[in-house]
Amino acid sequence: MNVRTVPTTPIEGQRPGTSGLRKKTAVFMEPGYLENFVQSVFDAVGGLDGKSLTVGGDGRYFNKRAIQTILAMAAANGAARVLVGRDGLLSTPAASAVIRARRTEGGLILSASHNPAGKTGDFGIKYNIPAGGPAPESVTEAIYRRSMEIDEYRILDCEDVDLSTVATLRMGGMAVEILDPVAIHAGLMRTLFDFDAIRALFASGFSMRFDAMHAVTGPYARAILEDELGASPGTVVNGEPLPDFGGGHPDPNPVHARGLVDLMMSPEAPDFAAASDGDGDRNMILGRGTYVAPSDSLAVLAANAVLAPGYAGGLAGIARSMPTSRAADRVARKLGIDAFETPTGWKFFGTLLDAGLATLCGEESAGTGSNHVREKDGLWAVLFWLNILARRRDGVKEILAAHWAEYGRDYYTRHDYESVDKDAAEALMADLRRRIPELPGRPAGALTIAAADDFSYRDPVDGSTADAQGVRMVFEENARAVFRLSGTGTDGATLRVYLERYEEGSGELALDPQEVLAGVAAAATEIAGIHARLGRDRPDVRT
Ligand code: G16
Repeated sequence: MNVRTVPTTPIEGQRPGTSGLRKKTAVFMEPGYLENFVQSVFDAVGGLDGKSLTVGGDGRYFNKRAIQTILAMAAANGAARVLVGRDGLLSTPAASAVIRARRTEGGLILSASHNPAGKTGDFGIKYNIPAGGPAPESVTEAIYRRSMEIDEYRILDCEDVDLSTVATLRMGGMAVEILDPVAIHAGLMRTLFDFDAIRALFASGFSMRFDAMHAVTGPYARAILEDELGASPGTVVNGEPLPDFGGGHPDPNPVHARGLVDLMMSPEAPDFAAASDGDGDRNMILGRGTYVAPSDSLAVLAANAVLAPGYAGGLAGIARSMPTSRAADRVARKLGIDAFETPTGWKFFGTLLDAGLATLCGEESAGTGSNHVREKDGLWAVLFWLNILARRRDGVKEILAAHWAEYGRDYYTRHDYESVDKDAAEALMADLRRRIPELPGRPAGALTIAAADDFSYRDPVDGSTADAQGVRMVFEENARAVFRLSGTGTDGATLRVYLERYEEGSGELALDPQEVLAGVAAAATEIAGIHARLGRDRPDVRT
């Protein structure tokens, strides 16, 4: 087999965003696009000679083809071994678990998360470091710099490898170990949660629906929930991973998982429901007649963590991204542990987890996870909730109501203005930033701005810094608005406006968040001039 050295030239725009490099699938399929980026990763991490790597993806269109290219390039770059999920599948948390359990020199995860897939959809790739988490910015910047100077890549001329069965094959001098994509992750879940209690819960007639949205989590959810824990057959719906996710948008939120939310608000609702996203790291939690906001989910998991065997010894700390509501901070305060506020992006939790400062992490964008891996983990969150339900023998609605009564409620919503003009969105943010000094004391709608800043972060472990992470406005009326541009979209820009208002435990706790937050939304819209600047009179998505 022949190693080919292919001359190439740098391709603009290969700078990873919030979570790796995400582009239209057609862009990734352009000649040399994937190859340039993959070679840049290999070069930026000091080459692959004699090393091992984990590779897998969410099964979206181009996943299988891209994996064959990556394998041939890894072989040509001297890798000793690549671990790859059967059929090229590995959920993002499972890939993190494999990297850690098998101690590979990191991994390549192929996914554009919840973004739609297919020829006209999105594709993505990211490098995770040996600790199992997304590469920090120092590494992604090194990859980007390399992509701007690359002049050749190496690839083995060889036949495709058959990835359909668990086996160890050879590709040139490299071993290709095809793994059951579920086993290592499922093994980890068994060590964290009270499977006997959950099994007893299902045996008592507890009913559940899990919507895998035709994305990667189907096989994981079937194996764990139905085969192992005894949930009735059919609990997992849309469980077959499809290259185009069945034409859907596998983002587990009330907009894109509307059907599941409608079911849970109807008389036919089962006791519990959940959904996960394209690559299995996000989650949505629902009870009968109840949607659990991701920020609340983090707080409830933290407050009840000791009910799960893996966390029975207590938590070291809780970390949340800045735009996530402050509900988890209230739990941390009560538990007497540290609360950390990081920029958006799971990669910012890595150092805190590695240093043992935080045990649980979470984000408003439907991500929750812990120190068991270095990614957020959809099914982990679902199992954690099941563990709590099994031990408390109470419904989701009751658990949430009791939580709010104890801690108060952080009413929360996120309004997204999607695919807006990039220049207009950047001008809106620049203008907000410029006006920060004059905002405190200024009225906004019916509210008054108490403080405003542009969030900067200094990592308490390695001292690295990240500036311009979002404009925060705190209002005198126990409310907050945050503005930032998404770093994961592939079409124009997406403005995210995060809105919250705190209500004491003795106040009205069961109101509709959109109604409670209408005044905060109006104030935020007015102060940023959203309608005039973006030409939009309403958000596309309200989570
Ligand atoms: C990624 C990141 C998350 C982030 C989310 C949204 O998630 O891992 O940390 O909260 O994107 O980011 P943005 O607001 O910049 O679009 P995922 O699930 O898309 O990989």
